[in-house]
Amino acid sequence: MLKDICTALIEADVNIRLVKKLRENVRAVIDFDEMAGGLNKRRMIQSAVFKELMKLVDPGVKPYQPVKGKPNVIMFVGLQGSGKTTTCTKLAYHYQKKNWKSCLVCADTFRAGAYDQVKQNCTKARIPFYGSSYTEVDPVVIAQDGVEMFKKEGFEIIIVDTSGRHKQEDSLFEEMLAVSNAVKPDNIIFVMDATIGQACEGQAKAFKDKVDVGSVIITKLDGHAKGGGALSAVAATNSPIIFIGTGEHIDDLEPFKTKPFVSKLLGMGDIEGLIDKVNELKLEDNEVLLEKIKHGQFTLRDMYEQFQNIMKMGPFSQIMGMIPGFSQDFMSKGSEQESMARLKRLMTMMDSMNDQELDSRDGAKLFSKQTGRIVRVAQGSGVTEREVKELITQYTKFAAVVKKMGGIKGLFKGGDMAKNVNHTQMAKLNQQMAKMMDPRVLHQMGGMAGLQNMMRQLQAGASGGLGGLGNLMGGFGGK
Ligand SMILES: Nc1nc2c(ncn2[C@@H]2O[C@H](COP(=O)(O)OP(=O)(O)OP(=O)(O)O)[C@@H](O)[C@H]2O)c(=O)[nH]1
Ligand SMILES: [Mg+2]
Repeated sequence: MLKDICTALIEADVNIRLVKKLRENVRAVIDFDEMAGGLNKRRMIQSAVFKELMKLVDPGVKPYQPVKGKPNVIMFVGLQGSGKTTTCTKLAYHYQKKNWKSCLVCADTFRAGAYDQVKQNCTKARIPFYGSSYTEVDPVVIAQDGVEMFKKEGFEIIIVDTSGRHKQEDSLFEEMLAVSNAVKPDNIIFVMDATIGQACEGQAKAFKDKVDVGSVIITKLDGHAKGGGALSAVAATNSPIIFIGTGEHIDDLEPFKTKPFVSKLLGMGDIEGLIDKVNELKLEDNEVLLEKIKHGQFTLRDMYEQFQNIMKMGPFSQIMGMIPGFSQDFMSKGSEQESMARLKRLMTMMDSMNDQELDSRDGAKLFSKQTGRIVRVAQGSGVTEREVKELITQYTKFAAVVKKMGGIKGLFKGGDMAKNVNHTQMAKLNQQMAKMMDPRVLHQMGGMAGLQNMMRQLQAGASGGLGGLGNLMGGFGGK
């Protein structure tokens, strides 16, 4: 088992030497001979590995805390394309939201377009910035002037973006050192791309050797990488990871949390996070709905409320990423944002419906019999009649599944779906679900096997079957 875990860790880009050390440490803390026969060895190994990994991401050093009311100069370093400029803006934005006076200095004169990138990012987020497109070519001068100016103007968070180079070239390090000497940063943040695999260690060491790295930010954790390289970065720089980058957008920056990170590294998912999310939903309030589903009823309002739940849960892929065995990238962020936007659009249409339509046991019939209703809803919500019709079609499909669910005897006995469904019933349900799914969405979910797995996981993890239903409907939003 230990061997399997170690293989998984190496696959997640954890440095081979670190894995070897971890293995020895785990062996040392567990005395297999003395272990009582009845003890669950698997669990003990797992928890020992978990503890070791937690130790590895914790350098035992407190991260730099900016001080209010004085200038805090934060310099970013990292290889080309690691995500420095993007992360600089994200961090400035993060502090700005918390009412710190934040700004950005672009000390990258190496790459053409670097200044324009900063300008564009900052303008969008209304972050004051300093830099020069052509007149000044010395990054040290720009950095010094910019920091000077912002200090005078009373800025609290002054972020200095530096240039990256393709490899760990000497010229990059000289420039970095010169900028650092000129602006005397309070904190140097090393930005590392999670997708570079085993190269992390060498890279982190090279940077730490030259400048006094104080914190680490790992970027691109929204992709395939599990981020095992982060452990090397911590070991090599002896600095804590403070944030992780989870996307290209300005708010795709999350404070680093040890436990969820380690869980994901081990492929265990973020169960705690998932439970928190599900609890936030207050599914017990859904008893009325459960009762209705038992009887095969599902109104437009029920659908509306389920959509609301999905929106409350937040991004669909974020939820999926928390479920063990599901990678976070199972649905790309772009298509997910589209899904959310579509869901919102559907809800806007339903906002234009009246109570009679929303609460009718057969809402679809109302609309098909009196087509004037379609015209009214379309006008009320500013969409085409075709879109309203599509919404009704989608609803009809849902209602049909609910009817099937209600028809399966014993499915809801005692209200707990997980306990009462047998294999055949489950298979039947899954088939129903699959038939209704958009093939592309189904594919993204890992096909039938993925769907079944998800149903099972959700039933086991969330309370009752409703969490599962709600989540499946998230998939429909993407249609
Ligand atoms: N998916 C994803 N993309 C990211 C993330 N952070 C940065 N990127 C992308 O990575 C690319 C490079 O990012 P930059 O911020 O320009 O990198 P840089 O380190 O400033 O690059 P140089 O200035 O050339 O050294 C851009 O396309 C970013 O959108 C992240 O957390 N997730
Ligand atoms: Mg840059």
